[in-house]
Amino acid sequence: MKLYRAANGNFVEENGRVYRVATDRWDAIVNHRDLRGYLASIVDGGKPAGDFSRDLIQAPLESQNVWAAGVTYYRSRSARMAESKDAGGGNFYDRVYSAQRPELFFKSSSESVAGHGRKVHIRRDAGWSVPEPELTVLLNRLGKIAGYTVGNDMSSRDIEGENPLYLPQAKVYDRSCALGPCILVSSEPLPATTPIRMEIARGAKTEFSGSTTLAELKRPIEELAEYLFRENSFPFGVFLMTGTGIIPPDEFTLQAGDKVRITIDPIGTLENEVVQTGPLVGD
Ligand code: DO4
Ligand code: MG
Repeated sequence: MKLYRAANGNFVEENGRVYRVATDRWDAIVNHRDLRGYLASIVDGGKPAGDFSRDLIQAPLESQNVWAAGVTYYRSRSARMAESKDAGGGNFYDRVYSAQRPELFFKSSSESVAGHGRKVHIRRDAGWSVPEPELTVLLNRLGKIAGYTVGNDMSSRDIEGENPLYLPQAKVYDRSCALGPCILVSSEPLPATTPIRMEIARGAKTEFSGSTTLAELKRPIEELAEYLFRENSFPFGVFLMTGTGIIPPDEFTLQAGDKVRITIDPIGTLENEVVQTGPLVGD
């Protein structure tokens, strides 16, 4: 089942039919004790909604902030070791890849996240920017996986590469995070064969495409969640991005106007256009 947050309410989709969720209280919905059972009862008893529109989809969050895990794929470890070697940072990425404690960092406040179809930003003071396509889990207030969505952890590789201590500036700025288009609520964990695909279009041309699978994710998601909840409480739940396994070649950098499409079946496709307009004042 897919749960959508839209400008005109919340909706659940099952077998191609869409039903309205009676309450607008997103924070309460996603923290329902039995979210799947609750949504199933709406589908079973309801009649399909006539007013659901994909154009009205919003980022699937209200009070949930976003955290991210890093260096959870071998590809991310190697790319970061290379980009930071002049700064002497390479060794740290290698060590965190194999350490027991994962890298976890605060990624975005709920207000700053771009939804499906909205713009993501690249920094004006960065010269080497990339999207990072990441399976993202919604953890409820008890730290349990409530659902899955598609995430984009926009990153400035030159800033992080100059000094790993610049990571918060490389990764945390207005609209540096995109999530959507929905929350997949499923009774089973996603299989290891689940593909993650990314395509970057520049005009009519595909400038980059790449893919990986969840089999390449080094750490169990539950382990990442356990570390995040060890000394943090999230009364409304939290999103956790699980890291990237796809990094474009070193000569690639994003440009304004590029379209980033990230697909994780069976969740869907998150598409965002890139802009370089500075902070969100008045947006
Ligand atoms: O260590 C830097 C961040 C890594 C990251 O965002 C990723 O691996 O996805
Ligand atoms: Mg990342």
